[in-house]
Amino acid sequence: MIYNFPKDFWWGSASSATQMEGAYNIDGKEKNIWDFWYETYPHRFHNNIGPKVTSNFYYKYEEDINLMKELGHNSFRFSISWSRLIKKDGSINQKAVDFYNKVIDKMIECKVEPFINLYHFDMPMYLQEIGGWENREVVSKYQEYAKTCFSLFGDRVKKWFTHNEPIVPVECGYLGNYHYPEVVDFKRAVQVGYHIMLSSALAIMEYKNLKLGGQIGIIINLTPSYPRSNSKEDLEASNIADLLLNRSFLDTSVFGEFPKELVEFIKEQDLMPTYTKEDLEIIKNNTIDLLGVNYYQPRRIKAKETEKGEVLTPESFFDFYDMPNKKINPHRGWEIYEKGIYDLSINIRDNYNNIPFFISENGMGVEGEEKFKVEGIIEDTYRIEFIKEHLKYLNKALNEGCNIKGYHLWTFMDNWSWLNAYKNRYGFVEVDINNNFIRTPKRSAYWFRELIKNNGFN
Ligand code: BGP
Repeated sequence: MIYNFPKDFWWGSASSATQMEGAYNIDGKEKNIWDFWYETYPHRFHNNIGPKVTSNFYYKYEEDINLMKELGHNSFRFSISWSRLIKKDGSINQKAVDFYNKVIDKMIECKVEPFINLYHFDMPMYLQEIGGWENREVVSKYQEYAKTCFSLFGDRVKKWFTHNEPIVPVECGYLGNYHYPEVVDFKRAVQVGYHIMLSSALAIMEYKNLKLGGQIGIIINLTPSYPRSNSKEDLEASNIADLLLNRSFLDTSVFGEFPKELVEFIKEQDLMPTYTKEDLEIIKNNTIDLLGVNYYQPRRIKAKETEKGEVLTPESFFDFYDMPNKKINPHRGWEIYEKGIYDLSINIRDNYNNIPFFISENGMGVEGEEKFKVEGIIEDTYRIEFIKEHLKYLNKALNEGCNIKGYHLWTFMDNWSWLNAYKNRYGFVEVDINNNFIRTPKRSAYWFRELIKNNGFN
């Protein structure tokens, strides 16, 4: 069977500033929360490795973009580092403008379309010091920052995203103690989530006002929730997980309103954030043109069986279900469930006005990948298999009328991960961090090049 994709399908990959740029304190870059956290608590990071150098893209961007071209990619998503672009005193860092201009121009020259995301977990430290997303003033700072980016780069960049996985700073920073500022407080988390959502709408408003003719959207990690069984309790638990972790941002971004059920839940739990009617109008009037969907693994849920615990969190309302016999990526421990990509596509078709979307991240992290090296090349047949099986389901969804525009792998070249440093490698391209950051394409990179050339595969 041949799997063909529509003409002009976006093929490429994604990354983020903190995970690939390096040069963490060079040319006037301010600290972000990661730089600060690493400086203060290095033991929180895998093998004590922080985001100082990552993939060294700041110095190697020309080589990397040439390689994207050589490997046939037609698009690449990256993020702008807010703490590189805007100085603590609010002025624009010209060296950062020069850097991003060079990156964008090089990409356009190589026919790799730049997709730019404005926020990928990396709050400038000077804004975290005044409360980060908890503070309404930071929302206004983000709005200004977004407008600055559109004005500086919007003449050439036509795909913009306000946030990557907006639930993650909420979940990891204010509920789960995984990211700085290590707060565990549901009410504060709701305020953070609300402000992030508002900031997204404000950025969309600024973008539309400038009439630059491109598209703007948001990237959401739409991890579908699957209940353990059809019992009332399991279904209810799965519904709450979906409501809090998916629909909170998805429905609001697409329809301009927080789901009624979510608002009721938040009220019942006495977690309502501070908000204004004007904010809600802004959210209502500034919805997305385009959706990016990150999909790695399903979320399997069962009714709460363990103790609720003293501190209220989303997991007070459901438990994660460890399904027997699930297919596992043994190198990362995550479940592999290819059909999830089809299910989420059908959900967008049927329940979200068939809004245009693309897979903005999908990928397979592998620990100790060097062991698969044969004659200098990592033979990542497992990754080829992973991509293929997901693309088959994406193809099925396309054939059933889903409005899917592209597929980006996480990630182009091996990069630094928030909590796992370089442990799990995801790239099409190997980066030898011990040897001058030499880039070497893996087998999957060549396979993907063929796929792009044929716009499909057998
Ligand atoms: C996504 C993030 C990425 C990336 C990826 C892989 O959720 O958007 O930034 O890190 O996950 O996850 P990890 O690095 O934890 O293996």
